[in-house]
Amino acid sequence: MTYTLPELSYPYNALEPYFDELTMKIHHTKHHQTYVDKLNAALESHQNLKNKPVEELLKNLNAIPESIKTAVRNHGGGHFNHSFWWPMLKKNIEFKGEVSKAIISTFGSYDKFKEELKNVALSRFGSGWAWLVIHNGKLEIYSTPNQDCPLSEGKIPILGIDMWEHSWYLKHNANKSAYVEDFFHVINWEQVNENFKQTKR
Ligand code: MN3
Repeated sequence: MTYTLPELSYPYNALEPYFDELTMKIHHTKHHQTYVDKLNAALESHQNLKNKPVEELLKNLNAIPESIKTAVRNHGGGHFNHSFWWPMLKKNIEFKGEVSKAIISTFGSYDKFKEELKNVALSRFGSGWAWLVIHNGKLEIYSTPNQDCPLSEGKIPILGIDMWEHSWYLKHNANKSAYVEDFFHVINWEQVNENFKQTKR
């Protein structure tokens, strides 16, 4: 088995004017594809590992041989994080569902949640992600460097924002804050709610 690039369920221009078509296309066909290719290359001669779902590899990085651990962490993380990210994006979806109630009860209001996620995202120095996760049964906002995945830290991602420059630089140039503002217009709350409900099963 080899890992493959998942297809998007929407066209590259579906998130305009917030996320532009060219960025989406390069992000998916070049950046995500590269993580997939490098993960496959790293696991080439590891039959026992390459049959496992990438989630399983990331949840148990300590079981990965030292020689390929960094590659699995970076490219396996890149593959999982982006596979998680694409379906989590959709325009004009209302903040609703069980997850909205849990967010309001944890953070006080949608605005406070947004402010905290935005602060954590903009405080990530260099490349990384900001996340809403379930950790010890509770919602938590935090960030990871590079392509580190919450699964490797025993946390279950519910929502994530890609803070790598490749996700925003073409459209937003140096205005990282405008990118994060635009992100809040393309959160697929239906998918986020599904992600949240999955953690309760
Ligand atoms: Mn990316």
